[in-house]
Amino acid sequence: MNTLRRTFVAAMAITTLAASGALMAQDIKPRLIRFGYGLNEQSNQGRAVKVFAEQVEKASGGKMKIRAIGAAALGPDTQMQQALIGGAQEMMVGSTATLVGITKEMALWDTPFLFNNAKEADAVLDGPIGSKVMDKLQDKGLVGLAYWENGFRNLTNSKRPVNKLEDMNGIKLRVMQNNVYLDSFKLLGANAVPLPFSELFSALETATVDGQENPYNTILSSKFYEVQKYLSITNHVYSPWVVTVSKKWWDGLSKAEQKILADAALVSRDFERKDTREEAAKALSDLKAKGMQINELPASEAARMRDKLTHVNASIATSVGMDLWRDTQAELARLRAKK
Ligand code: KDG
Repeated sequence: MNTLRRTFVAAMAITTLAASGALMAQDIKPRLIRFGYGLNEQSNQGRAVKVFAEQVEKASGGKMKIRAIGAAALGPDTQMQQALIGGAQEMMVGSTATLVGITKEMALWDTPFLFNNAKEADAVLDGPIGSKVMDKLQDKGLVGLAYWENGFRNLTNSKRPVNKLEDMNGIKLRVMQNNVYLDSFKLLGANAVPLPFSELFSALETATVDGQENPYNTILSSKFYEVQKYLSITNHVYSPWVVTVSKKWWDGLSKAEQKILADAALVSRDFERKDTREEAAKALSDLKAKGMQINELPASEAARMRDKLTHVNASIATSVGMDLWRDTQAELARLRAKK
């Protein structure tokens, strides 16, 4: 073989090797997925995102990597939701309550005292009604993968224990940016102040607001006990989180990649609910040990609160649609008849 031909063959071999090397390098370069959330890394929300990330990395053989970004570093829920819709961020987990401005049916989960316990919540959220509401997100550029548990919400404040409805009068109470929460706490006599979660601790610390309402887990993980003296147990609403994906980005994934994310969302959902409930079970004693003064609303006052708050139900039913409202009530009646 003459020199020219030998050189050509050698050059082709080097090019092929380089290309395959680049191909391999390209092959193993993981798909990076930004997953934003609002609580801190040590919270129940942060622990579940970590489990989700481990699941995705394991199932994809390292080809998909989750970059978990907590403490609202990518902005509050509403900002992350817009980033997902625009395709500037791939994933997030946040409150269904902050999604109502995008998908009105999410207001169903704001209904005070909708669920009596976590068992009912799991059955409805993971059943056909939960799917129907979650599927509505797709019209708005989001894909919902799973509901996680934020939990039953309770009142804290720095002024006084809430032993009766009248004790709410005049309390400047931070609420989520959501009309049902705003209307509900105005009905109860509080001065409701909507704020993003990311601003809540400093608002409490500077007494911009006197109180807030969140599940025990969040009161603990966000250290609200440092700036709130009183915890009054009301369990006035069960609050879900929802894991969402940018539909723009989701539609560009292979079916196999979509399945990896969907499966990981369900595995981490089961972990999150168990972890959250275990933490909540011992949270009251933890919060007491941190110095909080804890009281439970007497049954008669809880009944008065429930009567007052059901005044928002009619507006929720109108907003989410009577069919969905009626189906939900029927499903709950069926579940309660079953036990
Ligand atoms: O980003 C934080 C939210 O996901 C969630 O915690 C909302 O419960 C919430 C609140 O009070 O803002």
